[in-house]
Amino acid sequence: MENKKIIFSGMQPSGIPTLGNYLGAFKNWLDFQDKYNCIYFIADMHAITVRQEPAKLRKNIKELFALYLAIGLDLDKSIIYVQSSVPAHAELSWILNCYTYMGELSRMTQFKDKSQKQGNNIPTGLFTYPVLQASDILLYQTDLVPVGEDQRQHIELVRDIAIRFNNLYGDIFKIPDMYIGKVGAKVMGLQNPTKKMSKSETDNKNNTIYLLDDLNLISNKIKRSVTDSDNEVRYSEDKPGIKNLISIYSAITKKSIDEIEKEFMYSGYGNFKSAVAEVCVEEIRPIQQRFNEIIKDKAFLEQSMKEGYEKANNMANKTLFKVKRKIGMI
Ligand code: AQP
Repeated sequence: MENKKIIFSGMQPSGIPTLGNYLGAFKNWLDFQDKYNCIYFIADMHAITVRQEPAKLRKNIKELFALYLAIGLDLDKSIIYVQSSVPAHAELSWILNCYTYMGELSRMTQFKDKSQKQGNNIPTGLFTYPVLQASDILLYQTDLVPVGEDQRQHIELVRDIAIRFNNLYGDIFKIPDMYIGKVGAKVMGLQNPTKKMSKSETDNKNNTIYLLDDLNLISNKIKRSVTDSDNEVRYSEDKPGIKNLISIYSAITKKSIDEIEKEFMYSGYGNFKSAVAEVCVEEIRPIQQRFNEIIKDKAFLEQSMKEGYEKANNMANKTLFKVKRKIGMI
């Protein structure tokens, strides 16, 4: 690997990625490829913190891998792999569980949110998943982790665990920083624009644009999106639907909010929605074309996953073996 900073990120195969995943994560990942050594993983071990249907999970993992390539991630520039194929994640996670406190995990607001949806039987994995996340990041001596604000608390925990471990055993882990830079657009639901668009939410399919949706369907979903009644294309907190569409349009076209407001000042919602639909469709069309080619080529996909696994496994084992030796394991 060249002497550049290591950036590490991933996505859960908990559904088909959405326009939100694309504008909020994928697009940035592409930009990172020339500046950093990038490691992108498929977080299948995280996905099982909530129940997954096995056949669907398997399909989602393959499709997500193919999508990583279809959006333009390059196997020569980035290490791309499936988390569960590298055993070091589970091993380090167990070890770091023994260096993390109940109190620390209990304070994680995401656990409080997610566990509420689980009724009386809350999987322990949901509680300890920040430790798995720490292991993911620390195994690769990561410098930078690009995550949303909602993950800040977890990254701080990763740093605390790493510092605690290093204080006991020497400089084993690089202390990672949260990547602070241009943040991708946060895309909200098309039917409920006060809540973010999520790939695992399947109750109202019109709320979400999946990257593998039929292109006509994508266009229709945007045209049918919920807005308000004043017909003025203006970016404002009290117009969440239009604000969301403006953000999407801006993220794709790179035009500023001001420019967009001027461009559509007299056009009304109908024309604006058509314009948003068109840029979305044209952005997604080539991705789908590449995806369809890649997903058909089973041998290539398998070989690519194997290559990713080998590279990631080598790197991860170096850190894991150091850790095991330091704590007294043979
Ligand atoms: N609506 C969104 N707008 C912008 N960015 C988004 N991301 C997710 N939704 C939006 C970003 O995509 C990456 C995916 O992270 P993840 O798969 O670990 O899970 P998540 O953040 O919980 O995303 P989802 O799609 O909502 O998944 P589910 O439904 O399984 O919970 C992250 O970088 C995230 O910021």
